[in-house]
This record gives sequence, C-alpha cells and structure tokens, in this order.
Amino acid sequence: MSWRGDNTTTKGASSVSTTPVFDQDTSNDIVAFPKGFLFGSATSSYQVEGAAHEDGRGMTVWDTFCYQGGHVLNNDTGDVACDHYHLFERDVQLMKQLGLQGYRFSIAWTRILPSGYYNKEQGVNQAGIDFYNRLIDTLIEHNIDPWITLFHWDLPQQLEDDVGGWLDPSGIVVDAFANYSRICFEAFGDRVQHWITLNEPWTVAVHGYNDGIKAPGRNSNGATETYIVAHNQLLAHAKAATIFKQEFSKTQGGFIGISNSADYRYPLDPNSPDDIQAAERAMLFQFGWFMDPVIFGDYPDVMRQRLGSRLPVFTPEQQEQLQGSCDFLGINTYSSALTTKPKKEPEWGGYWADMFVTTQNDPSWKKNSMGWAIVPDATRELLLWIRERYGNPLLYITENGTAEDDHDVETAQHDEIRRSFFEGHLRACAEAIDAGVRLAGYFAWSLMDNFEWEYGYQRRFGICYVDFETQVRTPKSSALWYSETIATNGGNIARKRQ
Ligand code: PNW
Repeated sequence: MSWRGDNTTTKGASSVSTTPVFDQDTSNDIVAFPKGFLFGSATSSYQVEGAAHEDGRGMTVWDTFCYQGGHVLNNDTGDVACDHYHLFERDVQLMKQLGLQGYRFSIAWTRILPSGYYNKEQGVNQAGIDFYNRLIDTLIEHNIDPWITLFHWDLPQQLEDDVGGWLDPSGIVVDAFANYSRICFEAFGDRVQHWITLNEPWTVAVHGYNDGIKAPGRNSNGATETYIVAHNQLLAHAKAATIFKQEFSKTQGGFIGISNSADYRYPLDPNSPDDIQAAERAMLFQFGWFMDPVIFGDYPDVMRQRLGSRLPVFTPEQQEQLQGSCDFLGINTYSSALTTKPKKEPEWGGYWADMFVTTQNDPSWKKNSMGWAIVPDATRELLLWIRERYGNPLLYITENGTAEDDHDVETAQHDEIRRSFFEGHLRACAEAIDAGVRLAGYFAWSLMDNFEWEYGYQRRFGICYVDFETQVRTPKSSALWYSETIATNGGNIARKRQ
C-alpha cells in the first residue's frame, strides 16, 4: 500500500518511522499493529507546565479565567500544575522507561511571544525558545519523536484584550497566529517532523463561546460567536499550514495537520431514517464542521441549511488555502452516544439547538468519572466513517483516554477501568486498520494527571499518577500495560474480546 510521506527522510528521533507499512496478517488471534505504527502519549502546555510567570511568559486567557474565580473547581489554576517546565527531564526519563515512541506536547504561545504579536521592538522571548529546544533535544536523545501542537487553548491575553481574541473581525488574530507559527517552524523545524496547528477548535468554540464553561467563558451570544470563533481558527490553521508548505517543508521536511474532536454517534433506532439523519447531523456539526473545510474547502451543507447567514463564508482564496491543508488528520476521541431527532424545534438559540439532536447513552455502557460513556467499538465505527466521508486520509489518534477516581497513589496503581479502556480502544483501532483505515499512530491522553480545565485537579486522565504536593509521578497499571503493548506491538491484546 502506498502512503503519503513514503519518500520522507526521517530526522529527529530517526528510529521512529513516519512510513507505516500495512501488510496485516489477520490470521492471528493477537492484534498486530502495522510496522512503523507510533505509540505515544500527550499533554498540553497550560495543563502541565506550571511556571506561569517565569522567564518572560505572558498572560493567557486561561490564567485570567482561573484567576477570575468561580469557573474552575476549587478555583484551581495552572500556576504550578505538574511543574513540567522544571521537571521535563525527569518526565522524559519516565517516557523512556515506558517505551513511548512519541510525545505530543503544545507550545505556550506566550512563552515565545509574550503579548501574542511579533514586532521588532519586542522580538522573540529567547527563554521560551530555549525551553522548547531543551525539551525537544532531550526527547530526541531518548529516541522519542517530538510532536508539536501550536495552539492548545492558551491564547495570549493581550490578543483577547486588543481585538477580542478569536472573535476578532479584522484578521489580526489570524496573522498573529501565522507569525507565531512561522517562528516555531523556523526555530524547531530542523528537529520536529510533525506539527498540529490547533487542538480541538470545536471545544474552544463551543465550550468557550456557547456554553461558557471554558475560557474566555462567554455564553450570551452563542448562536453567532461560536461560528465566528470556529471560522477564525480555521483561517488561522490555513494560514499557518500554507506558510509551512511554502516556506519550510520543502527544505526541512515534515508534516502538518490539525487535531479535531470526534465522537461517534449511533442512531438510537438503526432502522429509523430520522435517527440515522440525526446521527449524521451530529457528526457533521462536531467533526465535519472542522474537517470538511480542510478536505473539501467548505462547511458541511447541513450546517449551511440550518444556519443560513449566521455561518460565515470563506472567500475562494481561503477555500483554496484550506482545501488539502493537512498532510494528516489528528483525531481526539473520548466517548459516544445514541442520537435521535428531537420532538420539536427548540425555542432557544445556540449551537446545540442548531445541531438539533437528542442524545442518550445505552444502558449497558459504563461511565467514567467525567460521566462520559465508555464505548470502545465506537472508535472503530468513527474511523470507518471518516474513511468513507474523506477518502481514506492518513490518520493519527492524537488523544484518547479516560478519567477515573484515582485520588491516591494506591488506588491509582490499580486502574483496571482505564487499562481495559485502552485495551478496548486499541483493539478497535486494530480492527479499523484491518479494514483498510490508514491509522498510523495513537497517543494516550495523558502522560500524567494534570490540570483538567474547569475540573482543575479533580479529574485525573494520567497513565501516571501525580502527587501534586511532592510532584512525584507513579506509573499506574494502565501505563505498565501500555508499555507492554508498545514493546510487543499489540501482543497483549486479543483480537476478539475474551
Ligand atoms: C480534550 N467533550 O478536551 C483536550 O484536548 C484535553 O486538553 C483534555 O484534557 C482532554 O480532552 C480531556 O478532557 C475535551 O466535551 C473537551 O466531550 C471536551 C470534550 C472532550 C475532550
């Protein structure tokens, strides 16, 4: 099978191939992932770094949101978090011990550009560049492939104050992101092969501007703001990806993509045309909203039909920039639901009313400590759905994981629910690959317990337990199991559930 990227020369952690070979032997009872399949784990800057006011880092909307009080459980903040900024060397050691092949982390925009903008007087904050250089070099020394996310929600506060952040109608925020991205490609692109422009623009738009539960906490005008914020993020992605392709990838190699939220929706009644349509509409309102533009150059038809003029319009030039802007697609997937068509049109406006879907869980599904249903098979269905709609693109699962109540280190070391979550989801991935899906890697969310946004430190997604008093990390049983999965290439996963 031929893969985009077949001709790449791999730099950085060179033992990690970017060229998976799909020659699956499905006669075996045990799962085997394709040669070159990448197993990693992920974090993000605001959730793990801490050192919030050190070495010139500028304020972000998440600092502000936490300091305002009342938004985050216990009014927790990311001021210290996992202190990864100071402890990264130990953390890389931990990754090495677990045998991780890739580490997906995000760059804090305001460590590089404290105000968010580039200008000659202020220049670039060298201390920020130095930190990520040390992190990248340490990863490469340990043969762990660095995957960079450029934006994982910590927008510079100055941009929020000056132009309204992602609501900015003038294009300043888009240009600022493009300039910041260029600085990163230039500084780190000699060693970094995989770039993710944005993490879950869906969550920023919907949780930040429709539901008001994440920074900047707006919810009064979701019916329009949500779509403007999504639009500007897509334009920012397109501009950064264009810069990458025009100015960098030809000479320094590398690949660029975007990580989108994608949770599979089943029709409640598989024989009901209304339910089938509701499921499709839900997928297009979440995933298609961001994926259709980067593949086809425009939003899904169903969104245009339901929103009319509230859905912003791309110019032909923007469409051209967007279409084909990704070398690979990053999938962040956590849960699933059964969908049906609501009995009547909602009286209130906003994103969820626009989607017009009622969801429920199957009674047999277990729930995690976030209340999210655990549905491993939905990941296989999701991957097959993506293959059908988008013509079998190159995929990476850039996040998948679960939060459990591991509130002390002993409990955490017996996290059987999380272990079996990973087993089920990785089996589903293997099944999709057997069916021809081009899935080339998987990142467990998260390497360690961290600042879980509005839930503060009360929800733990880590495969390693973090004692936030002492900053000691302890691998949970899921981490040890995952480590064995990596070492045996899936050899501890039976093809069929026992
Ligand atoms: C992702 N949902 O967010 C983020 O990328 C991570 O930073 C975060 O820690 C992780 O998942 C766990 O929450 C999500 O509404 C936000 O289903 C919202 C949803 C899922 C994931």
